Amino acid sequence: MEDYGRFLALLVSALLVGFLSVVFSLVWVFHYREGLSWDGSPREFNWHPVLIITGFVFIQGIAIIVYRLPWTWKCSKLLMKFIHAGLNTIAMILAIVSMVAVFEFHNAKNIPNMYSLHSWIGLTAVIFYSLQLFLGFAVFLLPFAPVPLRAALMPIHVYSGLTIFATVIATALMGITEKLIFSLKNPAYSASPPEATFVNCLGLLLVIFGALILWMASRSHWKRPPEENA
Ligand code: ASC
Repeated sequence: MEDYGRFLALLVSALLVGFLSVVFSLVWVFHYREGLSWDGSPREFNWHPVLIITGFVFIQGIAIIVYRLPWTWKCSKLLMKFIHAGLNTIAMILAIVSMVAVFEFHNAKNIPNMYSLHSWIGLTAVIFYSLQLFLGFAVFLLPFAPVPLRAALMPIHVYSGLTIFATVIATALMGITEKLIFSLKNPAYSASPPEATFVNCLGLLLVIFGALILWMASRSHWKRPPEENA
């Protein structure tokens, strides 16, 4: 591979920024909020940012770039497909559990569901992500689809995957903003208390993580060579 060092530097940066985002989400809920539990309280809601950032952002990001890791090019393509599908399945389950946490919290507190733009786009992303996973499994993992169909659907699979990933990050930023406006009252968000600044930084980390993953995924010279174990 040409510029292996550059790829490695980007990969390590993405892993660090992604891991730091997960740590920031935990510091947010444990240090600034009330922590985690599953009892209809705001602590149940807190699973939402933690599971979304861990699963729907970090794990999905890794799932997108697993085919780019040069030391896996000697592994069978089928094994890599299982890893790609497995990571995406874990991300989907965490995203669904994180939505259940919000619905249960809302219902326990009589807060309306599904009125915000964050909720509309977020639910749409989870539905399309699940469809993408199901279709990807049926077409690229199971041995039934003919090669011309695989070839025709691959650019669409790549395009929708990257679009869903970018949408998830945008949706997370909307959710973070909403939550800060709702929950920071005294002092308000507009007074820039430490929690506001800290969580704004979490939003910046998510954008940087997304930018790094999309860069690695869109460099054609970092693609797995098709001739090896294709
Ligand atoms: C697959 C696979 C590929 C593509 C290719 C069509 O299932 O392993 O490399 O589809 O066959 O683009």
